[in-house]
Amino acid sequence: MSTDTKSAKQQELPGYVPWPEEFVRRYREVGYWAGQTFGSMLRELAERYADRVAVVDGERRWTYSELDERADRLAAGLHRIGIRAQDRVVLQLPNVAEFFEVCFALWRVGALPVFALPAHRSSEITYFCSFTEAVAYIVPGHHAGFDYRALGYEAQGAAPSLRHVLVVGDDPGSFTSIDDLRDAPRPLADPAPSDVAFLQLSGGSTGVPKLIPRTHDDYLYSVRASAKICGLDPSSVYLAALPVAHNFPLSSPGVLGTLYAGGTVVLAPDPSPATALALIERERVTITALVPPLALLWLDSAARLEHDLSSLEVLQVGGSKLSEEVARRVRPTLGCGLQQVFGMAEGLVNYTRLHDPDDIILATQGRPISPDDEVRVVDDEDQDVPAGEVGHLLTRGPYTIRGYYRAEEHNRSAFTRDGFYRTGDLVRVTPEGYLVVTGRDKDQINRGGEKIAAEEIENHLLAHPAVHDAAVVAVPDAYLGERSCAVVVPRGEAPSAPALKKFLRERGLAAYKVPDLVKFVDAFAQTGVGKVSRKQLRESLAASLRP
Ligand code: OOB
Repeated sequence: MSTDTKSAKQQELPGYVPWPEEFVRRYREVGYWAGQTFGSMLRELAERYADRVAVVDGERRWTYSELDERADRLAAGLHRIGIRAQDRVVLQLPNVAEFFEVCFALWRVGALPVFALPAHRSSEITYFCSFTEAVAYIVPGHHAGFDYRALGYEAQGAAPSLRHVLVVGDDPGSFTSIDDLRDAPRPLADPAPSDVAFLQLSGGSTGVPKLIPRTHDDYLYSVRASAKICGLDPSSVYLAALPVAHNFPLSSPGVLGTLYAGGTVVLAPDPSPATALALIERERVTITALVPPLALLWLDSAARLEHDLSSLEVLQVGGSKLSEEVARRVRPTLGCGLQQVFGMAEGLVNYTRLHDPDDIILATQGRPISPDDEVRVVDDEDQDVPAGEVGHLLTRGPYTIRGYYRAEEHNRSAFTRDGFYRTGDLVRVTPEGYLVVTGRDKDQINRGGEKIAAEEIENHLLAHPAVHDAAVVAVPDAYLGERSCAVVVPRGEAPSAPALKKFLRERGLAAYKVPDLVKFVDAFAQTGVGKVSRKQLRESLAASLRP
């Protein structure tokens, strides 16, 4: 048929840290790593579930066969314009059907999507494009009142590697529409299952966001196992209310788990109760996933909106800590079960199981997916704490990365020498083996599930001429759990808080990262002798801001 070879030789991506050989052997032997790629998975699904509906987006309904064919055609077009195996492609799409067409097309080519979120702006996007040396950037034309093509121009200016800006939708401006890339299918060499399939974003705690390389083998294991734990089958209907590029709605079990099970993915354009509850009724949705603030909003609106939610079996909540008080309201108000999900894009995902007793479901964040997920709870010296006590969570396993992408130095502190990932979470383990998240020791603000790295925002603040020093800390918030507060030592006359926020927005920072509060102080308190670490500073400032 074509000149392309069908070889699936593993390709070593520079900057990727593989699992040691003995772990690779074990994960394969036990069958966690099943030797499948996303491209071949979709092919099998299309054979098995041909005419069943895979994706619903508004009035559009794509069957498994149609999705498979679209992926083939677009893969051919992407190949025609020179996109090849291992190329990085920054993907910033909202919840639209084309998200799947593009992902599977890239996977068929062997290219790596870099999963940006719709909320990201030029600061994040130009960094992703230049750091990954992306060859293409894929955007919606307009979405939610924002023109993403403007970001396309900025990305082109910042990243010399970028050869294409591709637009989903009928208004590409001077860029290429993906409508013009749907060629006749051509055979392409499938990547090796052990190859990196994509890069996810870390919530981060450092100056620049870290990128997470996930392989077909490891991610598909987490997808398959998650689908099983959550009881998905061809009758399942999953509502994607959260942005699908995030690890939780993508794979826990999310949209990929639903497709793997032969179910139907329903895409919500936004997660508001008005939109989402109407879709639950219309499409007879059986399972969906939310962050705690949205769960609270749905609970408060459900009675008033009077939708028929009788199809809904499970509401998953994760991304930040769900209070027991809110957890208790789920079944009486929505008439469905609750599943707590404590996961991370780096790997480890914990679920309460569907038939667990109430006290476990209401008060724990679940237990790991895999019997081979190794969990350690340690003190500051990396020594195991006594059973049941709080400590730092370390983890290693068949779908937890061994290193961030191209981050050799950071990896030395983010992982132990024997390969455990330092999650930055403080947890205790119950006698039944369930994790309870009690806090965090990383310099991050968890704003209702959206993660903000303190240092990243501080660096932006320090770029303002009237800012002498700055620290960004979390303050408690009844609705979001936490909000961000910038504590600023001005140089000369202090700028106004609105002016400082405007400055950050103009630097192209995603809106959720702009501090909710700004406080000015004369100086940061210096305790003890010598230099105060930023970590201590953040801790003492956060403590002083607590009510
Ligand atoms: C999910 O992934 P990320 O990468 O955005 O954030 C991971 C961090 C965790 O380390 C933890 O600090 C926090 O988010 N977190 C939770 C939590 N779920 C996540 N903290 C308390 N309770 C929970 N239930 O957020 C993510 C990825 C996959 C599935 C679910 C969530």
